[in-house]
Amino acid sequence: MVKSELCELLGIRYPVFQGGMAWIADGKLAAAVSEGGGLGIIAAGNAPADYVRSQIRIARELTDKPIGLNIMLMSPFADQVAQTAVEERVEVVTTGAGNPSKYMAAWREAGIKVIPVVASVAMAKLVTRLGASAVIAEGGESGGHVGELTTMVLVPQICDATHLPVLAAGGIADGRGVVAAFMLGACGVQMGTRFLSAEECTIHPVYKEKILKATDLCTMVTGKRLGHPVRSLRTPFARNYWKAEYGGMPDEELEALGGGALRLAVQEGDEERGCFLAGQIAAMVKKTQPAAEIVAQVMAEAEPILKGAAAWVE
Ligand code: TUI
Repeated sequence: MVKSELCELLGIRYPVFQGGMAWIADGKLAAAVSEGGGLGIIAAGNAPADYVRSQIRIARELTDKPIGLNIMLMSPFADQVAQTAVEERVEVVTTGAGNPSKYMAAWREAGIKVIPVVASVAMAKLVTRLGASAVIAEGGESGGHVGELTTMVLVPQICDATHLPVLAAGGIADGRGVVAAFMLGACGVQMGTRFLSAEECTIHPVYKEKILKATDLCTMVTGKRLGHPVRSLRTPFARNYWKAEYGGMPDEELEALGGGALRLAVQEGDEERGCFLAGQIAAMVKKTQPAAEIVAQVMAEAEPILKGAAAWVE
């Protein structure tokens, strides 16, 4: 079985996190991943603290294994959700889309392991100084809010910049991706898009179908002009947004065009107005299966590849 220091650190069987996907990663999905031996992560997204609390409690009903909470730092409710993490005593907090500095002391005092998503060396160094337990180096192959660098170049640079355990994210969907991440210096992975096809993932059937039918070139990045680049499926909505973005639509109108688009994709499956976030490995997601099976399968695939790596050396 493939293990790493992350397993002991967090009390999990496999060094695999399920990404905290806004509107998608709820208590049910997170519990299924944690039951399967990975770390399931509930996404707070832009939701209020009460919703987040209820999802944590749903997960606690379904599993006694550790669970994580992802806090999207651009959320208007980030302060309250940060407090909810403390009150509900989640084992792990991951953060995204910003700088988590102002919350880190409070989380650490509560005994929570803080594992920020970082997209740059500077942020990795900062959170290392502030007492993070590990970092997730997320490359721009990922779905949703993306940084500048790819996983291939980000992961080794983050590994050189911190003594903390590093998880790789962005562009990983199977055992080959896990092994590649380990070769770059990571000791764990986070996957998001691969879990969109999980049986316990409650996204609209249209969303699931789009992922299962995706091809290699089917994602694109929009939102750069407003400073929030987001990777999603190349749908009529994404193309129209891109045209408006580069066609000179004023900022406020562009913001309004994107407002509510994640919800419309996840809950309504609205192909014209919804924004279907997905990473570049969408085409590698081929079937619906239980979340626990995804975790076990990916790690089982990794094992023979890791064992076989010695064959490259004479
Ligand atoms: O956060 C994500 N992915 C997301 S968040 C999201 S919700 C959203 N909705 C609309 C617009 C924007 C977001 C959907 N997907 N991934 C983690 C991640 N964090 N990727 C990149 C970063 C990041 C970026 C900047 C982390 C730190 C950072 O620091 C900025 C600073 O202050 O220097």
